[in-house]
Amino acid sequence: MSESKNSRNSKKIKFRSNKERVNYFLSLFEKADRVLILIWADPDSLASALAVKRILQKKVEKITISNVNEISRLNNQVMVKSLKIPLQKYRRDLLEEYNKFILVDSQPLHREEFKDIHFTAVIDHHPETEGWEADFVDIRPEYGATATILSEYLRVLKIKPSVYLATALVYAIKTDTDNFEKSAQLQDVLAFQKLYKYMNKHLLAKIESSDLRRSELKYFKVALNQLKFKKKRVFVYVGKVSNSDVLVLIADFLNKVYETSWVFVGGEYKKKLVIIIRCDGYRKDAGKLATRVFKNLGLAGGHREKARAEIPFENLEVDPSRFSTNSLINLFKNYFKDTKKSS
Ligand SMILES: [Mn+2]
Repeated sequence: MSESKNSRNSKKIKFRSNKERVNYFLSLFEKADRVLILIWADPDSLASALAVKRILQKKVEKITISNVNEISRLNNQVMVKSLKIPLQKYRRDLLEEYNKFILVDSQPLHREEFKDIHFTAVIDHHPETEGWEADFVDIRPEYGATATILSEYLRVLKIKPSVYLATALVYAIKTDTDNFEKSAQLQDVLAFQKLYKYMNKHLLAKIESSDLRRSELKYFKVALNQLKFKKKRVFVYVGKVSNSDVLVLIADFLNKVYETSWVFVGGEYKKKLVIIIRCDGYRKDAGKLATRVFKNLGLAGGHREKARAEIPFENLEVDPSRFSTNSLINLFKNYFKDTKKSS
């Protein structure tokens, strides 16, 4: 697709500094280039793409950010809207309108859509994968967010981020590091600190607090009406939901109740039984529980405090319309009978 003069695998190039690295990145682009940034849209990829767009804006003829996935999470929709992130939904024929391609917060083999594109640059923080090449590769798995890498590029280039860009980058770093509770490095903290003075905290609060649509409040009502306690375990099946994020919110809410040690929230989404599990993780392991109970029925897994299972209803031999909170309790009957001590 793109004819690069430089066919070396840039993984072999050693840069002595960020400045050298960023200058090399810039040297790969020319005034006449039409650049497409591809993303699997989430806060980190959106913010990183916006930063790349800012960096290359006046150096190329055209630069567009294209999201491969549909953006369904409300916080992400609010982020795009309130930070005015220009997006073009991905279509295969879009590739013909551009001559250079950049991938951020992902790698070419991560998604079917990226596989046969020759990328000029790949910038990411996921563990490095093999079997692909790009002219410029900057992968730092030790970083909490790709947004941190791009914040360093901005600093090297002495670009002062706009309020929107700074807010996007801060939100990305906070999201990917779980508010610095998970996998955050010194670099993430430094980037956050440097960006903080440029961002708007009210805009950030607006994005962060937009978890729920008014139309989804009814599921909370159902949950509070139907929940059942079994000792310190709370179970509730809320029926068909318009998106599975609302189940996570209900589970997180019930997990705040002092008298609960385990939370199980189920719902029907796209013909699947989605179960969100929460516990405090103290001598408990939600991820292990989920894999043990559901490994033969569908997708299941998670961490000590949080887990999720997605089971096609056809694997359960139950009609979704007859599934209830009691059916949910029954799914765990054997597990809790065998491990009485773990309650
Ligand atoms: Mn990321």
